[in-house]
Amino acid sequence: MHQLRALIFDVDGTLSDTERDGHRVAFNRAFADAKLDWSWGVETYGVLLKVTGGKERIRYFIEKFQPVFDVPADLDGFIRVLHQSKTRHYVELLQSGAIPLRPGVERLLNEARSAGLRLGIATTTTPQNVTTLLAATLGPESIDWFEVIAAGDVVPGKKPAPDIFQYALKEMHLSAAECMAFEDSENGLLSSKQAGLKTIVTVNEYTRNDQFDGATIVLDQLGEPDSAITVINGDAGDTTHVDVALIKQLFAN
Ligand code: XBP
Ligand code: MG
Repeated sequence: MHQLRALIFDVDGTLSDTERDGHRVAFNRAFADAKLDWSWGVETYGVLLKVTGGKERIRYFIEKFQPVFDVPADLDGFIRVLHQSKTRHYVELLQSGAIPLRPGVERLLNEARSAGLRLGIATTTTPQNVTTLLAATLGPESIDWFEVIAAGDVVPGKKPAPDIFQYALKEMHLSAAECMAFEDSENGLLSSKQAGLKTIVTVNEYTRNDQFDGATIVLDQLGEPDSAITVINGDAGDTTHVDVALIKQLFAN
């Protein structure tokens, strides 16, 4: 039986509800700047979210939703520049304070640090997006709370491939059996599971109908002492919120 040593967090949808009012808005602003008449509505974006990674999502949209688009000769370059513009808009949104952390995230990170648990991040998004979110919500010093911020193109295969979790584990010199992962989506869970990690899922508006077979527990949120979690699948006993004691209990089962 291994001891729990670290928590490894996804970012988008897990630490913060970044997609609908963050990434989606930033994509649309980048499209407008580029004089493209594309606009991703809230519902359409839910379909596009099945493709992880912003550049990959733009490419998929062009292929599947824009049959008459005059594809540039250098499509990779076109997508890269468009995505750089999207990242600038997204970072601006984060810096404006428009995107808060999800309930319980700040509390749990502080409790985990006090309990001596190590922290890591494994995400599909661009590294700058992660550091900016952390700085904007928890202060710049919080970036150093995480031993590794595994993000974006640092690995060849984005989620649902296990690569990014495997990369984070390698950087932390830990085995999957010593860590708990936190995810919000089916693609994220497939990734963490394939990397061998037990995983706590907190669903959101875009992922509540995803498949979460194999999750350690599925919840609506991490919760706060005065704002109880709803258990969607699994057993949290009488606990009202996800704390280190519950994580250790779930880890041991
Ligand atoms: C997050 C993503 C990301 C963001 C966009 O998935 O799919 O692509 O939507 O980020 P996960 P970039 O939470 O599973 O990591 O545009 O920077 O790629
Ligand atoms: Mg996610």
